[in-house]
Amino acid sequence: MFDITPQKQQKITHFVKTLSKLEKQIISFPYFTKKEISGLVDYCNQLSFREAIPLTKTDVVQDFSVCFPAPKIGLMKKCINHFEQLFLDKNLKQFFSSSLIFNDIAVQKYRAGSSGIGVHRDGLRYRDLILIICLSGRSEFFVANSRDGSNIEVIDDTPGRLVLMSGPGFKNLVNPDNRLFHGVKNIENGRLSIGLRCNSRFH
Ligand SMILES: O=C(O)CCC(=O)C(=O)O
Ligand SMILES: [Fe+2]
Repeated sequence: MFDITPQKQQKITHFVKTLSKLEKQIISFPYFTKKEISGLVDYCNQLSFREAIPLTKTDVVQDFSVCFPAPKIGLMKKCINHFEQLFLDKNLKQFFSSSLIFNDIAVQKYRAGSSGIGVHRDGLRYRDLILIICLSGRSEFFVANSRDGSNIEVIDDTPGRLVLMSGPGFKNLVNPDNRLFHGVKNIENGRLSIGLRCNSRFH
């Protein structure tokens, strides 16, 4: 699982390049095997979760439990190493502010019927690329044009797909003020998701 293969390298390189040319700062594509997803679910099942603060300082509704920072052990460690290695590709260097180091790992669990997470932008400190991996459940990860949630577009993050979102430092996000508004809604039967981020304040 999470072996570095020419196929995976090609895929990552292709989709990062594609994202760099897109006006919208998000892309999603099939990536993981069923075994990788179920292995990550097993990893998540060992974690302990706490309730997220229901309303953030910026008035964002949060209805999920979270494990943060999630430990970099077992299959998660393999997964992170896999991505760090693939993003080192010499053809990708031009797109990032520096090498990607996923030092910020969050696992989020939403119960069935949860109100999800309201429209927000991820912190300025999360540079270059944010990876979203949905492991289970049916829900809608959406992007919007503004904080009031206009022009919503649902991104396909069905388990098995990888979502890449631009952060400050990535080639197509010159102005950090243009970070993407997004959220999660319509949690039909729960949602388990992993967010991998490069927190620029850690190093
Ligand atoms: O559940 C997710 O996939 C992530 C939700 C989100 O946007 C966040 O936690 O910043
Ligand atoms: Fe977010």
